Amino acid sequence: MSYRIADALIAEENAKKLSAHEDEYAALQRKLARSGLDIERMVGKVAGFGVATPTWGVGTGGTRFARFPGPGEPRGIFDKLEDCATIQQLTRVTPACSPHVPWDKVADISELAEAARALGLSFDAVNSNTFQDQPGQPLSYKFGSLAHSDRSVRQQAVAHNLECIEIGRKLGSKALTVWIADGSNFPGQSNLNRVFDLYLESTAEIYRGLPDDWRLFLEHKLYEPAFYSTVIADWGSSLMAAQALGPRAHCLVDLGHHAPNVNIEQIVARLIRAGRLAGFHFNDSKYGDDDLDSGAIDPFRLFLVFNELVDAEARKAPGFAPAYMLDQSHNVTDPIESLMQSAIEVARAYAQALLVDRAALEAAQADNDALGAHRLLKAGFLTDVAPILAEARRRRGGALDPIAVYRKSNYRLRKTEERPAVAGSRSGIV
Ligand code: LRH
Ligand code: MN
Repeated sequence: MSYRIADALIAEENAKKLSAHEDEYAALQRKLARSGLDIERMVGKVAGFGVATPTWGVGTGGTRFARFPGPGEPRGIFDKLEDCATIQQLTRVTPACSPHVPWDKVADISELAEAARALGLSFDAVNSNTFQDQPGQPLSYKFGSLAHSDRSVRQQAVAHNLECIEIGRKLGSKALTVWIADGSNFPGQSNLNRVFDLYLESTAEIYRGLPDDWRLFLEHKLYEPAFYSTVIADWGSSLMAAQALGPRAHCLVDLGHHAPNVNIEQIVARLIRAGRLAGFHFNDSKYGDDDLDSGAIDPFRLFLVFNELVDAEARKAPGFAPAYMLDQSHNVTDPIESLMQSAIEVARAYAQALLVDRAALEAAQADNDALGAHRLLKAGFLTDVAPILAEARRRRGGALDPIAVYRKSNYRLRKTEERPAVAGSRSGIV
């Protein structure tokens, strides 16, 4: 029987921290009440909030230079599900995980569905992979996949995506995320128009293979691994493709897939207005697609993104149903700790955005009171919502301090005993 953290340990540790927590909660309750805000309503909203963990994120990540696996690494998807369940057990904000095929492919998919059900987990969007060649794969994706010049390679990539839909259907997913690495490294290497047409032609076949209640998430990325042009490089290309494909095609925003200093919250506002916001791959970055922990570098940017999301939620924007997922690479931390902290940072940005007095903000904007409007918005970001987040966790059986309980449980040490180290480290993101 593999080790699971006992709920009794969570209760025991919560009991030690309860009076301090109740103190801070009462103080925040009084503070919010002075602005006419009901803390109980906030806790209710946050308790209903969820962000999916990436199955590929619970193993130690790496770069093209090296990957330094940590102790007790997950050996495969069943170990990964255990770790995702531990993140949910302690934070109560990650009820689903997002699988990646073929990294998570097993012979009997129903066994996987059963294992997740037993751990209290569901599956969010399934991710396809035509950015690597698999052992025994007939045709290489070296020069692209859905936009490859050779029709048989495009067909191979389409078939893979249709297989991902089949696997996702058995897991209970309701969406397929398609990110392709297709692009070029030299001006002239590819015809920038033709590759987009080929992408549309291939993706239309995938779109036709979607079950009626599914959505297709198109993920744009500025560069890497292609370093001159990328077929779906930005939100404009993604939106053009989604609108060409059909009403169930949407644009997924990975925060790390933009040039530095791009106003991502405005891109989010535009995609919401178009009714085509698929959702997010949350992470943080300073330079490129660094896949760092959400909120670790620029928590204000994350808050500004959630300000657009809460605004859309408040005005019931048509077609607004974003999927929230993390997509990170944990190269120097315990991935479970990083994912717990990141999920909490995403929930924090949501809670802070809920505190913004939108009526007063609208009035200040109408009056061109620039600083007044900015201060009203910033007031949400500057409020310490930690007691709300902790109370939402506590009421759902989670830990007031997830990382403290995780460390106290020696979960990683126990997994190191259970999971013999996988010999030899290699470079690469996973
Ligand atoms: C591409 C990406 C994509 C995943 C991969 C693991 O950079 O963000 O979402 O498939 O990372
Ligand atoms: Mn991503």
